[in-house]
Amino acid sequence: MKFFLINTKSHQFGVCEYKYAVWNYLMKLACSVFFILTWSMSANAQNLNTVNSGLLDPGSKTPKMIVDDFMDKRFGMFIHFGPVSLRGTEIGWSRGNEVPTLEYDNLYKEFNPQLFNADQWVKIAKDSGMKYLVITAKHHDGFCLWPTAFSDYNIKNSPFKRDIVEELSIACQKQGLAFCIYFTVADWHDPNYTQDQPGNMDRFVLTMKNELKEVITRYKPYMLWFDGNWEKQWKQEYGNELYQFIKSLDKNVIVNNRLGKGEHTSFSPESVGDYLTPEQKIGELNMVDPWESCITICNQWAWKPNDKMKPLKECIQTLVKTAGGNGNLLFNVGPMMDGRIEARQVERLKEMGTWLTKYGRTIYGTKGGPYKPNNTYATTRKGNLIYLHVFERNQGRLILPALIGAKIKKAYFFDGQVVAFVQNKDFGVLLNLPQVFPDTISSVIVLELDKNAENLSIAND
Ligand code: JFZ
Repeated sequence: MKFFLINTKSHQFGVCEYKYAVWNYLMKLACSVFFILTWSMSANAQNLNTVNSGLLDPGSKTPKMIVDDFMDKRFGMFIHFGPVSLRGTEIGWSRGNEVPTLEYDNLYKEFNPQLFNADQWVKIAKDSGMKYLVITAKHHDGFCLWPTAFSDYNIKNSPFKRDIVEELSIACQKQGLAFCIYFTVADWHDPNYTQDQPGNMDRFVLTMKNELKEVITRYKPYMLWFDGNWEKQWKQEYGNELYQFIKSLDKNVIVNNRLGKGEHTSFSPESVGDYLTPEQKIGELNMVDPWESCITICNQWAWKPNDKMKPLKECIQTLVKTAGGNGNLLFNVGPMMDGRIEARQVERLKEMGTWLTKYGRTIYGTKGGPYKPNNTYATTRKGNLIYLHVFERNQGRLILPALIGAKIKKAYFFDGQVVAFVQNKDFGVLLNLPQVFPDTISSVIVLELDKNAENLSIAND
């Protein structure tokens, strides 16, 4: 503009006019070239899905109904499995530590879990009351339990050859469990997964996309359990890009929150995904954000000989406290190198299933609260009922904070035995407990209210 004014002033100079025309022409040309370049670059970016900046499209969020359905399930099986079971050390983490890298990376050549039976694993999960199953299709060691076309480091090249992911997806479908896939973004085997060579991470992300496309289209997972997002290599934009990519393949697939750079236990602007993932601890009561605690039945994620197993009481109380905080429990087993889950673990899971056959309606499809779980009790609620799980008898009386805006009409044990109580809106609720509890693990007292319990606000303690 400035240039134009200068030139109109000096129009008596023919040379200037000529210069102006040339300049104007060049500017227009430059603008067109710039326009064509940016247009083709952005079109290219959309096609290849290689660039993504800015905020996520809110329309790509998993529908609330689907996440609610997931949260109603309350209890799932996590399975950490791979060639590392031949050593009994931790999956991924023992590579280059207890097991030298070269040795670890060659274990797959002996990986032959002949007694692996997908129907049996799924039946074990089902009999224990679990409603979904998550398999480590790819852990940090990079080994793929399905025959991917995008890495040779996969089950097809082991003596076992069979597609473990496919067999499990079919077995889950047959037996009515939701089939889910664990997929880490931290692949310590792939040479492209590095910070040293600029540009390699782009190739790594492309491999991930190709692999994810395979597993999503072939095995139709209900949920994707990402992991490894804390590593420096992993950038926020990769998480955003992959989320959009996944949603373009299946808009309904549930995604945990380990794909963006956000924290595992709270949502932040960086978070990508549908729910929080506290690990090896029970999440805090949260009536707003969906969450799932992943906790091991023993200590190690992958199988370890003679690993210390949790007593039944701890297993059940962990599930009850999780449901009481409005979360899901993803309970982990690590099958042995022959493909079987240890008999003592199967037994423990079956005991949980037996307990759930009786008390399932206090867990599945309930909401946590209205009290925060503690070491003495945890509560869940459905309709007009509060299920009060009591873990300890203490002095034979239990004092609860007053319910806000509701009254208890009746209190009785799960089997019907009446529980005497008094309530006062200032002092709360006092329940008289019998000498002997009906259940040594968790005695459920049903509190029948004068109104729906599900919308009550959290009572302070
Ligand atoms: C991760 C995995 O590394 C682990 O092997 C398992 O699969 C679990 C479910 O998820 O656990 C973590 C997460 C973060 C760290 C370590 C282990 N960390 O930040 O050091």
